[in-house]
Amino acid sequence: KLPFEALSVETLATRLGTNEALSARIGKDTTHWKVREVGDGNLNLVFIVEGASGAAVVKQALPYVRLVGDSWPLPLKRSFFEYHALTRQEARAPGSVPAIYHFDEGQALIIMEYLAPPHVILRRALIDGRQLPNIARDIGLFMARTLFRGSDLSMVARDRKADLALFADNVELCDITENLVFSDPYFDAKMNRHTSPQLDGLVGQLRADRDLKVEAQRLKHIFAANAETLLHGDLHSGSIMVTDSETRMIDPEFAFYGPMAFDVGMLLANFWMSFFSQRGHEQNGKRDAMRAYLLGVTAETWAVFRAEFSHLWRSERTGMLYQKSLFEDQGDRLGAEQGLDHVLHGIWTDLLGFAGIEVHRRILGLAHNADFDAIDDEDLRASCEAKALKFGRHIAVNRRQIHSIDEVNTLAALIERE
Ligand code: SR1
Ligand code: MG
Repeated sequence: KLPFEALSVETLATRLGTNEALSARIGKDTTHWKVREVGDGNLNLVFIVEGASGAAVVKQALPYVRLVGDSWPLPLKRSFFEYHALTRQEARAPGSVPAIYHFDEGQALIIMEYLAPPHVILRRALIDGRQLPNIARDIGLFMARTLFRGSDLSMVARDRKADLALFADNVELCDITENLVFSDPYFDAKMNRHTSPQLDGLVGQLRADRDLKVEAQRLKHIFAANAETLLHGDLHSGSIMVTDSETRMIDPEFAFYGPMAFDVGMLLANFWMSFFSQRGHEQNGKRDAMRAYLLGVTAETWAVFRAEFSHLWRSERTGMLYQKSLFEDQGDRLGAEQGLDHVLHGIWTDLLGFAGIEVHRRILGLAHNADFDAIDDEDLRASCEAKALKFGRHIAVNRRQIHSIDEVNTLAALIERE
């Protein structure tokens, strides 16, 4: 077994030239291979390798956080969790993730399907003002299928517990989320940064906001202690690739067993952040239609999620929770529906909290997103960010008093117009 060594554009063909899975996809003759490093995420190396008969992606973990450097070591085993999460997601929501060709645990690398142009990262498409017609449906289905089918509503209890134990070792990536998402934004943590100094006053207020901080800690508790299902764990708009007709989820290296509401909340937060950032991208024309589209996407995503989750509840509930023998088998269909309402209500209430906190950490913490950071005009950026922060605070603190996505979207529209 060779010791781990990071790949480079120069060494990739020599190192992987004998890899049968890769040669089978792109052609054996390495003299035709063209290699580009395209990783723009916070953690890993990502290469596109094109050969005479095709192309593939080679993703390799580094033993540290790429965004920060080797002063922040991070285990290579995240690649193992990403690989295993992708295989489960493909089984539970077929066609929703890139095909895997090869996994090398020692070198922490995954060789997978290249999602060629016109695939782009969803975040980029939204910044560019593109209205993708299928994302709400595709992502709503993906979340309902993976979250339901990875839980005790569906899996054999023994299998789920074994899987839970496997993913329980993804400690360091959970630790990143626990600190970067739920704690750091709410005090003067070392790695925090907000790029608009105009926000100093508001940031001070948020960090002194007891109700908000208590809510963030409650949500952290739910995140850490509620091992409900296998999560993607980092389902933001930078983890999704799209064309006008296709949607694929990528990058599940943060996968672990946690609360269903986390994936849904993080995802919706990214649509709301896109909504609040649109005014910063209006150089080439107004974005009124884009704003309306984005609110529509949040509503449709939640509606599709609910509908599919309810469908799976009624047709595939085979796990040890809300057993059919307690309800349907005794002619008690209403009991089963009551249980479904309780579960969906719990997801709804918690997702609002997770969404509010995700908005905050992308503006106040270490890991920002381009929706706001790509706005050059400082005043405009600060104004977009301030509105998003206010929105995030409202939905996190008042999550038990908000009953519908329309209420949330009405609030978002009001704040955006302030
Ligand atoms: C140090 S890692 C920062 C962020 O990048 C990843 O995409 C996750 O969102 C993580 O929180
Ligand atoms: Mg990622």
